[in-house]
Amino acid sequence: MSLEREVDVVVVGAGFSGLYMLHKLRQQNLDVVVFERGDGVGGTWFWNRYPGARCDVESQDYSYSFSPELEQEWEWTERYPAQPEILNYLNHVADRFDLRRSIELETEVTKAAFDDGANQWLVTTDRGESIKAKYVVMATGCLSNGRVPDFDGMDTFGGEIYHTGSWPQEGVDFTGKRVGVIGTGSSGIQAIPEIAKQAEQLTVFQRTPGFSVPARNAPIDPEFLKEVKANYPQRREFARRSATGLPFNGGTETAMEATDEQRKATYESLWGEGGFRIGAAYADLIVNKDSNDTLAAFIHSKIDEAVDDPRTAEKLKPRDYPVSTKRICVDTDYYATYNRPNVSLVDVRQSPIVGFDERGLKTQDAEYEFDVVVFATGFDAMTGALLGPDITGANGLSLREHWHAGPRTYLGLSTVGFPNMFIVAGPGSPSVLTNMVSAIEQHVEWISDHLAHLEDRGLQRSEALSEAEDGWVAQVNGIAESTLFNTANSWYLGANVPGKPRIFMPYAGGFGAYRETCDAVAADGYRGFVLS
Ligand code: N01
Repeated sequence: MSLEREVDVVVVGAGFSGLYMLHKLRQQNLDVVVFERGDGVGGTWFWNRYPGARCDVESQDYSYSFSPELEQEWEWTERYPAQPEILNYLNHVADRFDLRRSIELETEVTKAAFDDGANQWLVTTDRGESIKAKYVVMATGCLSNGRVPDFDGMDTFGGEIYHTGSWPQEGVDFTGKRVGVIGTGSSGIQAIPEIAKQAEQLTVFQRTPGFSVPARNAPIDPEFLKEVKANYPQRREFARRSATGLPFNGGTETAMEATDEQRKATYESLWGEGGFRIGAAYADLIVNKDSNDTLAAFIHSKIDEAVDDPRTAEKLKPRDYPVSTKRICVDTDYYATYNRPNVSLVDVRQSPIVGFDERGLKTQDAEYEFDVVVFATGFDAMTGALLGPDITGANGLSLREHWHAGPRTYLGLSTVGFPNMFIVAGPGSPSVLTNMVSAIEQHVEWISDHLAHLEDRGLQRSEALSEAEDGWVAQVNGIAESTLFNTANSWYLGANVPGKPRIFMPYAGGFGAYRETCDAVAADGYRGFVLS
């Protein structure tokens, strides 16, 4: 089947980014179609339905700010929203703003090619359809391309296999089952305590322990929510200018300026509050290893307090990377889960997994039989979803070629040689280091203003300049080099994907500063872009 359609904009993805992008562009009277591979909207929150899936940003801040009516009418129920609640929220947004009529579900974009002469994209989907569009917006998410390692013999395993990032909609019943979980990042750390409550036996295979802090999740106090709603404009404005897209600032003092007692009191207080704010307790935690070590030692002491067996506690302590250089995990009863008689921990650094067979998996030292194996092994982050489709720009250059040594963007929004293509929360933008919803809103608004600028002036084409991209890439790398980020084998650096170029992908200079740069570029007639 080949239907030739033509629209103004193709948006790829119907998560937080795609939904808002659609709403904004429709308000500008552009004809927009959104392609979404899932059979529902929600993006990350559509796919990540594993038990315990919950956001680590508080509900009232992990929400759109563009509609005061939406802000007032939606009632969050818990301090940290669970996946079903966020998915309900996004479905409500889709209905409330009448978005569904422009969203085509179960449709994956497989190809996009720029026609240099016509200044137009030809987008192809897995339904065999081709559609012409003046602009393409990639709203494909930073963590949407799940990774399952390729262990020998996996296809011979007779039990069930799941990945946390593409969890079955009907759920999984672990009752009475022998379960293995591979991976102890944010997803594993959230899923493990929940699976442990159901499974007969749970074995966790850990390669690198995470630094995890308690969420202290609880029902939202209605009085607190009332106060938030009364002050939303100020709260949002603060977040828009802050380093993290959240309505608070980190500590301004350095950890080295504080005494041991002061540091302990600060860490205790933030540990008691719950959530990842402890990672920003002092201004120098992400730049000074000695300072960072004080927080690492504090978290190690908390692991000792929580875990009964000293050998297990020791295995759970991260020793080879600074706190926050891999994303801090936020959990509910993670460490205490190892005190349960049905849970055990295997260190696969000491005894690597050698492969699967029909009954389970083997490490160098032992064999394990399972009914279910859960891969909590993460994502090909930030670039995976962008390099999935075959994208070719002006002069037939492919995006895979342009990014062969790592992603290159101007402002994380645009890449040289790919005119009229924009990325929401792309590599080179603050995205995953901030409150994603704040980052997404800023990008969507910048892109829609940019398209309005082009349309108002009858311009056909917007393309980033090489020198602007080179300068931005150098700036993003330079900022990362001034921090401890490059010292960890994190997905921020692509280190979790064998063969992926090792480049620190997000912009670490702070969300507020980044917004100012983007605003200044726009005010300067879109400096660094050629508009024609
Ligand atoms: O993925 P990860 P994730 N053998 O890459 C291990 C967001 N998120 O899905 O560190 C054995 O962090 C791997 O080990 P190592 C959040 O931004 C947010 O958990 O590579 N183990 C690691 O332990 C987060 O950072 C929320 O040595 C293997 C784990 O699998 C991001 O998503 C909740 C392996 C993967 O951890 C990704 O989190 C969930 C192998 N071959 C996710 N390959 C919240 O909002 C990989 N591993 C709370």
